Amino acid sequence: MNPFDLTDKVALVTGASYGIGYAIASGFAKAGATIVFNDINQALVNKGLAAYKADGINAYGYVCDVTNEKQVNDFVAQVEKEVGSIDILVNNAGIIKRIPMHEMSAAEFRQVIDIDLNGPFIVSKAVLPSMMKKNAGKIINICSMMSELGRETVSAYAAAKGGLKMLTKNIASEYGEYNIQCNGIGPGYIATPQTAPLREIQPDGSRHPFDQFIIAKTPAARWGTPDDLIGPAVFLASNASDFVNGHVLYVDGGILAYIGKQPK
Ligand code: NAP
Ligand code: GCO
Repeated sequence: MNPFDLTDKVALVTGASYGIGYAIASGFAKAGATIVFNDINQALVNKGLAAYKADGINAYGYVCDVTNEKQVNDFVAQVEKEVGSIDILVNNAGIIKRIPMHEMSAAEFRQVIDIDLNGPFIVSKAVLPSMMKKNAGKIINICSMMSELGRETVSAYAAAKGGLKMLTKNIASEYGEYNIQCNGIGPGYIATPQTAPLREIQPDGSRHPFDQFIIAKTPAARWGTPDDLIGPAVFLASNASDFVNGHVLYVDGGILAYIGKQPK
């Protein structure tokens, strides 16, 4: 038996029209899973459906805002009716706002917390009953370097991702007896639209200072790609990780282990 096989599993990846969610969902499909994803509007869902189709993946796409509990409950009920009960949930949907804390409004702070922390709570709560009934389930929360570290301008995001690490541990603690494993993936700095502003080429043609900083802070001396997350995600979604629970697997090229390269 291949412990990494996801055949006959239904996997929901939130916010997976592109970026990290898309890569993880595509990897799940290649491991045999049926893919369900949502995004915030129909245009994005259509974009995702076209991309999955181009990759030979017959995905199911739905419009759903993860912060809206009624939308989420209706969405999960519709998936269970049209596709099947959800075996694997990846709470991927997320945003970041890079604003100095003393300039950030409470509304901006709340919006990040709502999507990045309340969203995973709402969606996890919606899928838990069917997982409990089956006495099996996998929940994977996409955490961050900011689940462990802070930096200027990302106070709301770090608070949300730090909270998501603890929500991960609590779901693992509360539902482990139902053979439900809840773990996190903590990506390092990954080249997606979310980090594009940090990699912009400067007017003089040089690399963005933050780009240079991250290269110096990463032993692998490169940004990660969404595909770097596929193997870790398949591992945590499969029977290969049935005794792994409450763990955050950092996929960061070694950033958290490294003091950083001495400037020349
Ligand atoms: P991304 O490119 O911005 O994609 C995020 C996706 O989530 C987008 O499709 C976005 O839709 C969707 N989304 C936003 N708000 C939503 C809501 N309320 N309901 C449903 N969908 C919503 O981000 P990414 O870089 O792929 O990151 C994906 C996840 O990994 C996020 O949780 C992020 O915090 C985390 N992460 C990223 C990195 C990195 O370096 N990129 C590293 C660590 C962790 P819109 O297009 O409308 O925004
Ligand atoms: C930032 C980046 C990071 C990454 C990621 C790192 O502004 O520092 O966006 O937050 O998105 O979360 O793990």
